[in-house]
Amino acid sequence: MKPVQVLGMLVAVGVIAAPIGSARPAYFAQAVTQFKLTKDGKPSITCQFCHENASGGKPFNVFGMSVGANLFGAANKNIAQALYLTMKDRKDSDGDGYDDVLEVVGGSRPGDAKSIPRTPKDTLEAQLKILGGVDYYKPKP
Ligand SMILES: [Ca+2]
Repeated sequence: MKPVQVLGMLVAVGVIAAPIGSARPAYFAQAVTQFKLTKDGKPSITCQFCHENASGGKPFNVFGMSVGANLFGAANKNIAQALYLTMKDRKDSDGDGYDDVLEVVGGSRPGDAKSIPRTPKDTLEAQLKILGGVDYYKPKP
């Protein structure tokens, strides 16, 4: 097989496979990196950070819907910016008493009302302030 044919095959496979399998892992990786959600070098979250099911897919949880609204709303189509805007909104997506950004700081799930930070809210606010506020999660250019 000539190199041109191999390249053509790779492009064809990529075009077909991209909508099925690569977008979601990319969004997951972006959330892990941008929100610094790692422990011992591995992601400390699962797909349930934004989805109802551990395997991802639909339905999204309430936080995932907040991110989606920022991702597909207005002129913004960038996952990094959508994640940041969701933090900046200072919304409590799951209604558990902690803003989404405080849940990120506290290591709980912002889309699951049964998951709340173990750290008191005042302490999380102080930690966020030390980090530089919500802009700590602003995408790097
Ligand atoms: Ca929560």
